[in-house]
Amino acid sequence: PIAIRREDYAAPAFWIDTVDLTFDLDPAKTRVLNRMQLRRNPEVPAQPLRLDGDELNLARVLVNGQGASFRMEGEQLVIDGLPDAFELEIFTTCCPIKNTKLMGLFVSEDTFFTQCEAEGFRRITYFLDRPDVMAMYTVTLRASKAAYPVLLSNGNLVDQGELPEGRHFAKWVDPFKKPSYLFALVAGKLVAREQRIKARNGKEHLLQVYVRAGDLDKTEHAMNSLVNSVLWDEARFGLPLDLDRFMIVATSDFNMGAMENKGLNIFNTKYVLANQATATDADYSNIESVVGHEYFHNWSGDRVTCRDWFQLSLKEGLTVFRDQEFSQDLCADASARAVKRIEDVRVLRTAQFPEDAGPMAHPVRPDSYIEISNFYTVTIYEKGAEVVRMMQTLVGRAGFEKGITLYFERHDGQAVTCDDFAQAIADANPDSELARLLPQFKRWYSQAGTPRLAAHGVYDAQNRSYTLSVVQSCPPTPGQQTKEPFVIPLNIGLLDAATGRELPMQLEGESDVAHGTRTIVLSRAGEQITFTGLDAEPVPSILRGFSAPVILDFAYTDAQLLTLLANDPDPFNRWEAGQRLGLRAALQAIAAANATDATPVLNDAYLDAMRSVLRHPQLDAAFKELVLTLPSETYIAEQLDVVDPQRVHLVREAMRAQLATALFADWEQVYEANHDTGAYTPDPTSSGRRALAGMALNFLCLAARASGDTVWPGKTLQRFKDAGNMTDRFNALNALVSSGHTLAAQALARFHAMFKDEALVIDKWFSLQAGASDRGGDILPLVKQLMKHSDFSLKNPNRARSVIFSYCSGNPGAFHRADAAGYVFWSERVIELDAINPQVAARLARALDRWSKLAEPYRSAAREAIARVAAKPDLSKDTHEVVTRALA
Ligand code: DPP
Ligand code: ZN
Repeated sequence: PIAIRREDYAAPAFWIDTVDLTFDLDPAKTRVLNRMQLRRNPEVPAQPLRLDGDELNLARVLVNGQGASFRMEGEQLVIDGLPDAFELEIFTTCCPIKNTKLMGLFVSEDTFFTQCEAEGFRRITYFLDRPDVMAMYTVTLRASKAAYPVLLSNGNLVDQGELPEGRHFAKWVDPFKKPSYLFALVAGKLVAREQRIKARNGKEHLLQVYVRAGDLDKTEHAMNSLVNSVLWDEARFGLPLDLDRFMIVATSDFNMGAMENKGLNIFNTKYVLANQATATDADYSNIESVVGHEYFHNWSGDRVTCRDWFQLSLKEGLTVFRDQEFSQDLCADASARAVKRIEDVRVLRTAQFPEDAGPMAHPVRPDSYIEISNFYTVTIYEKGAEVVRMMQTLVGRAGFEKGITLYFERHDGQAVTCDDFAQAIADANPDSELARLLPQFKRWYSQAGTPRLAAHGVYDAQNRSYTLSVVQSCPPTPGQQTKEPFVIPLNIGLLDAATGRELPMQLEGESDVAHGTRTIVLSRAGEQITFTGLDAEPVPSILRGFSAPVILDFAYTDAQLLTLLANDPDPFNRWEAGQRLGLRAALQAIAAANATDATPVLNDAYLDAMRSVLRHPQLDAAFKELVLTLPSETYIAEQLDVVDPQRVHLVREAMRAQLATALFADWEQVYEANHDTGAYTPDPTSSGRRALAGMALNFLCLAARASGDTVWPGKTLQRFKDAGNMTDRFNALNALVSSGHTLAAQALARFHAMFKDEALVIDKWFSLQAGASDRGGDILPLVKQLMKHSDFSLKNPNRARSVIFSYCSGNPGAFHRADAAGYVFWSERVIELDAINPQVAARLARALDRWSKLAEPYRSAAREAIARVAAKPDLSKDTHEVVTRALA
C-alpha cells in the first residue's frame, strides 16, 4: 500500500457540477445509474479523467450519450480524450447484502443505509471521490413498496409515486452542493417522530427521527437534543438551519457513532435510542453531544468542508469544540459546566495523550496516511477541539464568535484548509495575541506530541515576589525529531498558603492588579513570570480549566495539593489536585520494592481529604464523584517509563479497597443521602447524585468483600431488582459484578432475561462482564465463553466492541497476562475481523499501541503478537498501516 502525502495535493482535473443518481434497490444486486455533468478544470494541465471505484460491477459508460472507450487502472476508471464539458453516464451494480465493511451501500436489518465518509461513495458509483469536488445532487430511489416503504435521501422530497409490480419511487433534490462523502440514502420499514420548529426569522422546519417500529418510545431525548441544537447554533453563532427538513435515522450496524450527511444524518442506534428503562445517564449525555455534533456539522463540515482529508480536523476539531460548548451551555450552573470540562479533559488525557506518545502519533493536520479511516482519531477530534478552544481563549468568547462569523462569510460553499480557519479567527481579531503569534500558533496543527511544561516557583521574601519559571519541550514523534516552541495560553491563579484564599495578582512592571484567573501567553522555550506584592510564598494554581493540552510538571508538595483540593475556586484544578495526590500515591506504591497488595497505598491525609470532599456541604454530587474516582490504570501507566500492567492493576485495586474500607461510614451516608432522585430526569444534578450513589454502592460491596458483610450486597441486589431506571439498575449490577460477589451471577441472568430484546442493553451486559476486574485470570475464559453466546455476533460492530474491545482496550488488568493468552486472543480477533470489517479491525489493532513501554515478559509477547498479525497476507490497508507503524 502506498502513502498519500499532504504536500502532493493537486486540484482536481475536472469539476462535477451536477449528479443525477437513480437507484433500483435490491439487496443482492442494486443498479445504479449515474448521470453527471463534468467540465475540465482550466487551471490544471490537461489529463485523462480518473474516477475512483471500489468493488463495483461496471456495465456501461456513455459520454454525451455515445459509447465511450475507457480503461481500468486498478480500481480506477480512466477515460481519455474528453471534451471540455460533457455529460457522463455510468451504469454499475453492487451487492449491498454482502457488504460487511459497512462502507458504501449496505443492508442492516432489512433496511438500506449508506456510509460514504471518507471514501465510501466510490463503492456506490465511479466518481471523483474527494471532498473538494462539490456537486448538486438529484436522487431517485426505486424499490419494492412493501419491503421498503420509506425512501430517503439528502435535501427535499420533490416527487414520489407508484411503479408497476408493487414498486414505488421517491425523488430527492439537495438544494446545496456537496462533496460525495455527504451523500446518503436510506430505504426500509421505518417510523418517525416528528416535530416542527420555528426559526428566529419565522421560517418553519420539519425535524424527523426515524427508527424501527418498536423503538419510537426511545426517540424523545434525541428529538429534544436536536431541537436544542438548532436553537443553540442560532443563538450562539448566528448559524440557522438551512433546510426545510432535517432527518436523523438510526441503524444498529454502524462503524462510527454517527454521520453528518447533509439533511440526512445516519446514526448508530447507541446515540439515538434512550428511555429511562434502557439508557443510562451517560447514554443520555452522549446522545445529546452526538446529536449536537452531527447537527453542528451542517455548518462546520457541510456548508464549509475540507479541501482534502489532511484537513479533517478543520471540521472535526471545530465541531467537537462546538458540541462541547453546546453541552456546557445547556448546564444550569458553573459546577455542572466544570464537570463537563473535567470529563472532556479526562478523555483527552487517557486516550489522546497515549496516542500522541505512541506509534500512531500524528499532527492535528497529518502529513501522510495510507488509509484515511485510521485518522478518525482522538488527536484529530479531541486535540483538534483543544486547539480551537485555545484560539477562543486567546481572542475571548466574543472575539471568537466574530471569527466564526467571518469564517462562514468568507468560505461558505467552499472546501478549505485549517490555515483558512485560523486566518479567519485571527483576521476578525487583529489586535489579539492570536493574530500577533499566528504562524507560531499554527505549530499546533503541524507538530505532533504532547508538550510538557516544567515549571517551578521561587519566592523572594525581600522583594515580596514570586517567580514562576516555565520551560516547554515536546518529545520526538514518528517523523518529527525536533519541535519548535508552541504558543501556550496558561491560565493561572495564586492561593494564600495559610488560608487557601485567592490572592490578587500583580505582574512585575504592571500597575494593574488582577483578581481571579489570568491568562499568560507563553511562546518561548523558557520564560519567567514574576508576581509582586506577596507577603508569603503562594500556592500557584497553574493551567486552570486545562487551558492548553499539555502535561504540567510542578513539584507540588502534598500540603500544597491539599490546599488546592480544599480551596481552589477553579473546579478543574481543584479536581486535578486530588488526581495528582492519588497518582503520586499510586506511583510510589508501584515503585516500592517488595510491596505486596497488603501494603496500604493511601495515607491518612489523602483519606481525610477525600472524606472532607464527600462531606462537603457545597460541592455537587457529580463533582464529588469525579474527585473520588482514582486515575485509571491507563492513565497511571502513561506516567511510567516501563509498565508492569499487573502491578498497576494490583496497586489500583488496593487503593480502591482502601477507599472502600477507610470511608465505609461515609459511603453509607452518601448512599442514603443520594440514592433517591425521585422521578427520572437526566439532568446534571440528579444524574450526579445517581453517579455518586452508584459509586457508594460499588465501594460498599467492595468493602463487604473484605469483611464478609452480606447486608450491602443483599441491599444492592434488591436495588438492582427495584430500580426505576437503567442508571440505578446498572450501577447496582456493576457493584455486584465488580466486587466479584456471588450474587452477581443471578443478577446478570435476570438482567439478560429482562432485556433480551434490547440490543443496546445486551451490549452493556456483554461489556460489563468483559470489562470486569480480573481476579486470577478469570476474565479471558469468560470472554471466550461470551463469544459463544447466541447473542454474540462479530459482524455487528457494537456487539464486537462490547465484548472484544471491552476486554482488549478497556480492561488492562485482564488483558495483559503473563502467559500472553490475551495477546494471542487479540491477534486472532484482529485477523478474523479484518476479513469482515477492516475499520473495526484496525481500531482493535490499536489496543497494543503502547507495547514498547511494557515490562518483560509482556513486551516481547506483545511484539510477537503484532508481528503475527503483520505477517498475515492480504491484510487490509487499514490494519496493515496500524501494525506496520506499531512495529516501526
Ligand atoms: N461521522 C463522523 C463524525 O461526525 C465523521 N464525520 O465525526
Ligand atoms: Zn464529526
